[in-house]
Amino acid sequence: MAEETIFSKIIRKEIPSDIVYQDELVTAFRDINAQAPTHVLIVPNKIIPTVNDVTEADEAVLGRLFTVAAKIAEEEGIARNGYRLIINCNKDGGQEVYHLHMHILGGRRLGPMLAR
Ligand code: DGP
Repeated sequence: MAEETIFSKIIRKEIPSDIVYQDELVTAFRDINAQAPTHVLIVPNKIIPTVNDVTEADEAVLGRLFTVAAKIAEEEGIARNGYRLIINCNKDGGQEVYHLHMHILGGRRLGPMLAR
């Protein structure tokens, strides 16, 4: 069994967070350390620690991350101007929480993809 992180507690609503969407596969909530006017995390309800751990059995939930991202972007009013989706993996990717998640960032011009 993969180890739980703080995200499991958020998904089960055991600790407070600003949840913007939840269904049987994923939960989306605002990042506590927002880097843009819209910064939402979309998280599979089941624990998948990193992208390295995904399997074919996860394809439905991984697809759901994208359909929910598009829905949230529309609701947040950032779909037309655009936004960035990020999934960090492991140390070099800058991953801090080992429960796979997609960041949706938008609401301002984000600039170059990587810090120079
Ligand atoms: P990453 O570096 O890709 O693992 O991003 C983890 C993000 O999770 C980071 O931007 C901050 C956010 N985060 C960490 N702990 C919490 C929390 O308790 N609540 C919320 N809403 N966000 C959190």
